[in-house]
Amino acid sequence: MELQELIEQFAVEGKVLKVGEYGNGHINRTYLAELEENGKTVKYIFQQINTDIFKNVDQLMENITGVTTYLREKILKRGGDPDREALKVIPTREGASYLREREGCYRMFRFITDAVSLEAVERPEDFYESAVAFGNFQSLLADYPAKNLHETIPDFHNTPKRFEAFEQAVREDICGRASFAQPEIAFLMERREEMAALTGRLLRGELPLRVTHNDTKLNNIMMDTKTKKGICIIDLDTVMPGLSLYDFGDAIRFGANTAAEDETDLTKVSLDLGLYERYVKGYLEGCQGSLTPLELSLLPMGAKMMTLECGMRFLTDYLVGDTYFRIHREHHNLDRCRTQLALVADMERKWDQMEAVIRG
Ligand code: ADP
Ligand code: GN1
Ligand code: MG
Repeated sequence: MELQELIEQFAVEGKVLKVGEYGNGHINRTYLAELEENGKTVKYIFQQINTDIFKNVDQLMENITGVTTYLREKILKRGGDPDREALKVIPTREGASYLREREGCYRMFRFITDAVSLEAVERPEDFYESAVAFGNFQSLLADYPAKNLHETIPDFHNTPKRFEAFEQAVREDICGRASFAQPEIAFLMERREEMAALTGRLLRGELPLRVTHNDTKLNNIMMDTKTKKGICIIDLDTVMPGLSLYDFGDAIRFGANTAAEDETDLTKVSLDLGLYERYVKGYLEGCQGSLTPLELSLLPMGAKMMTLECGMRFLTDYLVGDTYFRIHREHHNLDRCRTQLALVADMERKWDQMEAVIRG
């Protein structure tokens, strides 16, 4: 079925004017759809859900409708504008939250207008504002009934499990690529003992399980073009019970790196301590004092673990033949892995300074 026909299955009025691929997500296939409604052009985000990754789309969409409905009510109560500050799922004409066709599963969201998602920090203030917004998102969901959430990707940030999958990929080496990644494999093996730094503490009951976003990349937040504030958190596929350290850490991994996630010139990769400090400040503000002393002291470890884990996931995907993350060139996942590991190495060099920022 043509994209236009698929879009017409949703509860929208008007004629489809234009549809084109959109954004830089690694997982779903995202399109911007422009429709003519009552003489006006109205935009929507139309997505093909990655069903290789999200096996149970009913559960995935139940999470998203549950969380967005809850957020809308909370935003309304505090005098905000739910249409701009929360994602809105557009149902199908039959009233379902997504469309299942032979070719795949599709969903539609209202487009957040007058806002941008950034691929890199342009002004340090933007990074601070994104931290306030992600912290705030966590605060808004603090009382969300976690039992209503399905685990859309089991063991998503279970770093020791990710390590097992990585070891298996090295052992099997089905694409014959391990020889291209010997230094990276060794780097990860040397850190084997550290892989349980967060999950071990969770298992021992030392860290609280919260409702977290789990994918806090800078391009998963819409920044208001006028006020420059983080207006709406998007990409809610992985909202699940998790650790605050996952959300803090993944944001640092992506946003406080002086280079792009797939930079091939590793001399450009480093942790920007100034940006890290601003993110800490914004995140603590957004979390409104809810973090425990142990969570606070582990923020640097959150940043390191999420970077290490992501590097390991990119490498695992490279070894098994690029089946998970969308790639745009040969060895793309190996390049992404190298950037992450270079960033981990820089964090290790700057460890005392990272901890000093937290002590204030
Ligand atoms: P993926 O899971 O593949 O990362 P996302 O849901 O993050 O997909 O969408 C990819 C990109 O599309 C985002 O980074 C953002 O630029 C844009 N986008 C997604 N949803 C919206 C929305 N409701 N309004 C405006 N832009 C959006
Ligand atoms: C993916 O969906 P996207 O592009 O925002 C991935 C994250 C990784 C990230 C690395 C569901 O995020 O876990 O950290 O790529 N999302 C999923 O860029 O696996
Ligand atoms: Mg995304």
